[in-house]
Amino acid sequence: MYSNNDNSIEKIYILQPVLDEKDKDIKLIHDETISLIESAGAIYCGSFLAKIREIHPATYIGSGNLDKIKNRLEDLDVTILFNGSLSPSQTLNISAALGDCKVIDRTTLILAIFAKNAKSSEGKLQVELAQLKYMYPRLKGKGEGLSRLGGGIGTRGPGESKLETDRRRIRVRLSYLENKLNELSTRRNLISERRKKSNVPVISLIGYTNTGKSTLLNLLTGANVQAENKLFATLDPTTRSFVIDNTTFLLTDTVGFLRELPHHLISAFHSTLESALDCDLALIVCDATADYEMQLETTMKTLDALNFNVPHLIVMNKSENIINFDEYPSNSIYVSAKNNIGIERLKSEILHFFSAFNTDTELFIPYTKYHDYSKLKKYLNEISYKYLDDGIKVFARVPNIHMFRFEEFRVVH
Ligand SMILES: Nc1nc2c(ncn2[C@@H]2O[C@H](COP(=O)(O)OP(=O)(O)OP(=O)(O)O)[C@@H](O)[C@H]2O)c(=O)[nH]1
Ligand SMILES: [Mg+2]
Repeated sequence: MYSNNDNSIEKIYILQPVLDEKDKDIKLIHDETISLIESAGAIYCGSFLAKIREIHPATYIGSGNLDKIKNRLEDLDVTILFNGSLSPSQTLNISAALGDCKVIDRTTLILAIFAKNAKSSEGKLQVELAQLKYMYPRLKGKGEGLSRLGGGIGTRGPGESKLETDRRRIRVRLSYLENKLNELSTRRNLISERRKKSNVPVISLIGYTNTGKSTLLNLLTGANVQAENKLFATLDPTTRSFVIDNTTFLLTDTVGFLRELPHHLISAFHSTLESALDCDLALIVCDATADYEMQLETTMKTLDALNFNVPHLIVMNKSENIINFDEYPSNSIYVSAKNNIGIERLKSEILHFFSAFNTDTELFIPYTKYHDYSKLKKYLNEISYKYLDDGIKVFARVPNIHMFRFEEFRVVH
């Protein structure tokens, strides 16, 4: 929970710049920002739409708009959320024009949600690094710490408060965090390599935030990941195994995407995202009750920016209330993770996807190992075989997902 002063919940007033009044997305982005404020544990207390013909370099919205806001807010104790990106000097100028009130931008708000929801040590370090990097230039030239900004969003990291320090100490902290994250990333790569060698197929749940990815992970794997009606409830990736028809899969749930997500927030999580997206199949989860086209477009664009190029299936979640299925992409798989609907179909689509990938291979089974092999025969199709003195030579068609079971028998030419 964040507060303007030490004992009240932070009240946030949205300052929405409007460059093009006909832009239909403005209302949607504005409404989504209210959800972001709630997800940060703060209270939304109003908005001002600042119509501008062009961006004013010093204050973005110009002095006329600033005067109007000042009049409207009088001396209310609120934090101004600029719903976009501000340069450090624009932030300071707006704050000064509004009587030194606290001004944050969209990045700072999202970072505050990340800070609140990061649970793993790596997630916490990543958020702290992103926060410090974002705030560092905002300290420049002021010659003072962040203490004058008071408590609340944009002033605290996920760990103990480290922002009450001077710039030199921040630099030391930045390099410590970078080194620590490099170490963790090396360790994560090793784990991922080991996983690849085990040949168990990996599936990732990917998609817009709040679409039901964690609910689906919980349903499929029996995990107990937090799922709630908040944006960015999940930050740290979680991987759990599950079985369909004797085949084991790994399923990874990761951070959701959001439109207008500032680019450096994606890069802050680049290495965790990359490892979470290191999969054989992606389930792109959409919320059928929301603007799924926008969700799909945002997800695909973000994946493109991450150079992600893995086959995917589109999973239309929250489908229990759909009346007209014709409105959705024809290749959608309809499920309701909350009500356990459509899950068998999803499982069979997953199996179908993987069984499309077979490899013809030669195996040699020593007679002494025949008993072991006979237990595995159900996982392959024998094309032909030949009895030799010390064992059987088998030519077989093996689904790639089962190949790992036959490693000890494979003949490599
Ligand atoms: N009506 C309905 N609600 C659902 C369904 N599946 C999930 N939800 C709800 O949607 C909300 C978000 O679910 P999560 O599983 O946390 O979504 P997520 O995609 O993991 O969200 P983030 O981690 O925040 O990106 C929760 O309130 C769920 O109860 C569904 O099939 N139908
Ligand atoms: Mg989640």
